[in-house]
Amino acid sequence: MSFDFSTQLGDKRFSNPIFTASGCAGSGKELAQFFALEELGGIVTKSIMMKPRSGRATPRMAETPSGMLNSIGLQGPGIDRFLADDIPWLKSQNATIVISIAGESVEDYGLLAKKLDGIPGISAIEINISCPNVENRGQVFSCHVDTAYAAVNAVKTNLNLRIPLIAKLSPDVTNIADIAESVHSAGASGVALINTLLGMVIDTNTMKPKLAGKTGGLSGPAIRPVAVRAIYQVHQRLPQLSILGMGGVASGRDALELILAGASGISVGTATFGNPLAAIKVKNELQDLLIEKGFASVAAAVGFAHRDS
Ligand code: RRO
Repeated sequence: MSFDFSTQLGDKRFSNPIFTASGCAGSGKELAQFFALEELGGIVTKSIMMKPRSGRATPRMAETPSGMLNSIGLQGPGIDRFLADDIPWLKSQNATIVISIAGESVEDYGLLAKKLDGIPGISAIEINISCPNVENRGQVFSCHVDTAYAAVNAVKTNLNLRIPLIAKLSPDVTNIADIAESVHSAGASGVALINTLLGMVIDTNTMKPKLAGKTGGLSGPAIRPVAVRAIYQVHQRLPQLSILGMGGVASGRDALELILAGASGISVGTATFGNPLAAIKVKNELQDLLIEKGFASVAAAVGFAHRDS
């Protein structure tokens, strides 16, 4: 039996379902020392903003049980330098490119879309509307149906490129399916589930928060059940909406769990910090596991946990 390892997000087909997770591999330059970037379904870049940004004060990372906290604060070179440097480099590597964008305002999302319009070789845009590390919690657009809609709509209406728009959502909401429905109606053909959960660690020696920014985003295996739950709920409500799943995936078995819940693609993030080859390991293990379970394709396994028989 031949096995089809390709997958689809929106109306775009990718060679396989394993992607990097935004923010965990920059634009892939460090990872390229370990494997050919074209081996992955896609490279999802660190969320890029209109202007260069130095991010939050250090320390910006803290270990937690089965995970970690980050408080990077959207450090990056800004869209103009990113387009001049990172995109040509990614193209030279034959990588499949998914650009993640983040705005400080609804207007920013529209301006970022205009910057990306007409740039060839972009396979999808991840619209990050859920960064937990912003000074103003009002800027977590994905926490409300109306602001989530407005940010995605600003991208949709300012972009002529016909590529999938994937809105990245926060699990820190009462009803994530409502938010998914809102971004879908604004023009997103996919959602990225989940961004980190807002957390905090206090050092009991200094008796002060470990992170300079006090709060940070929790990632790693500790949040995988939250990701599975969010993916399951969104797939149940909107089976036609593509899901790029992420949250503590470190093995093929972890990836399969998210696929069974309803994800068509999987991003590997925190695991990469411990093992730069984590995404390749997940890819190989997932392929073996899908074949072992008798699936003829990735699509056949997507949402399998929802089926009655
Ligand atoms: O840069 C960050 O601090 C950050 C971002 Br943009 C995000 O979306 N999620 C996260 O955990 N950290």
